[in-house]
Amino acid sequence: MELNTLGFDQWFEDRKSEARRPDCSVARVTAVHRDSFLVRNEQREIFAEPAGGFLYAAESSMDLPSVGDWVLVQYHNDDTLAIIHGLLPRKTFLRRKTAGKKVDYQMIAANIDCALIVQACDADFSPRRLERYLVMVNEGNIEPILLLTKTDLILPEMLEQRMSVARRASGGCRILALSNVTGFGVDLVRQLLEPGRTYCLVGSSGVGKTTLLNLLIGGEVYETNAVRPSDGKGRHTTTSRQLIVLDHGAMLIDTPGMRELGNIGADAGLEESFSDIWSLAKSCRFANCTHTQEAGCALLAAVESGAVQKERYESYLKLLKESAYNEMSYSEKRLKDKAFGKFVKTVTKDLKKFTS
Ligand SMILES: Nc1nc2c(ncn2[C@@H]2O[C@H](COP(=O)(O)OP(=O)(O)OP(=O)(O)O)[C@@H](O)[C@H]2O)c(=O)[nH]1
Ligand SMILES: [Mg+2]
Ligand SMILES: [Zn+2]
Repeated sequence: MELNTLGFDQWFEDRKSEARRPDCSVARVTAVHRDSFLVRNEQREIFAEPAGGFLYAAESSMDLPSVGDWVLVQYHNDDTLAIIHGLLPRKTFLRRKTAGKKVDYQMIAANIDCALIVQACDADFSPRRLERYLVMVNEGNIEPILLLTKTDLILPEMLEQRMSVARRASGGCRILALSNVTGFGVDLVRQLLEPGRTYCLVGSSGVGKTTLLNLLIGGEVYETNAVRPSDGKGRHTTTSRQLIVLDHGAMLIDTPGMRELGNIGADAGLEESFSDIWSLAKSCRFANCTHTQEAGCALLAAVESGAVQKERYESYLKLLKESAYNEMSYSEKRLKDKAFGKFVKTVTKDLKKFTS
């Protein structure tokens, strides 16, 4: 197997040269555990640990390897252990704001070409949640595809209706409906996965991400679990993220279901996910229109005429509010952290000068 079949292209080749570590090879992170990793190279998967210096240099959890990342490694113990010395820049990434008041991000996966946003057709289906996922995916510069699972649980007319609601909320992204139980639509998903590309399954717990993965690899390799009958919610069966190379060469990352997306903290993704609203807003009379009460607001007029759905408009305003707030406090926080980190390093260096 060549590294390029794992997605290593000229872009990463250039980043590897820029890193100026000819003493290191590159490998791709396929699984992340508490403080160890699995990485994959041309030959196989190898257990990996971060070097102390690499950990020390990390300023936040975003600087640590995530599944899908390309890392600089050296092999030890007859190539049974890899030590991670560096992380190549990410071409794309999926990240979410962590729960709680503190503005911080958690990496979901890196270097993803396409995100498979999974929603079930039954109670899980929610166009508003879909919009949140789309903003996250677009912000990371990743192509979104929507998979609607569990079609076996609803009537065909209901599916038609779900599809059109999803189409409106997703603004032209590809949508596939499937059932992991009857197998309907699963072949279409298989055909869509291209060799050398990396796909990531995201969506709430219990929607059938792992069940689909098992169907695609043709065996019950990963654990799945029944949904709690009381509230139809899944129980977070998948607990770690892993990258799997399918037989025909596409790569698929399974992730644990997300309880909620919380504040998205993304600005960039909004423009793409709400391109209809975004272009409308350009023709509002005032450049700083808040689209809530101003005269000459093109968006309010569109809601009035029914050209834009009221729910979609409200969802847009809500996400807009979250994003501006988050971006601001996040960069402020980063600045502060960076300055503090430098301060600590300088002090440590000075201390060493004194004591040596
Ligand atoms: N009726 C029906 N049930 C399905 C379908 N797909 C999955 N299930 C069932 O839904 C339950 C949850 O499936 P999982 O594949 O574990 O869900 P998941 O998205 O991986 O959940 P987490 O790992 O917790 O994020 C299992 O009992 C599956 O058998 C489907 O298409 N139709
Ligand atoms: Mg799962
Ligand atoms: Zn306006």
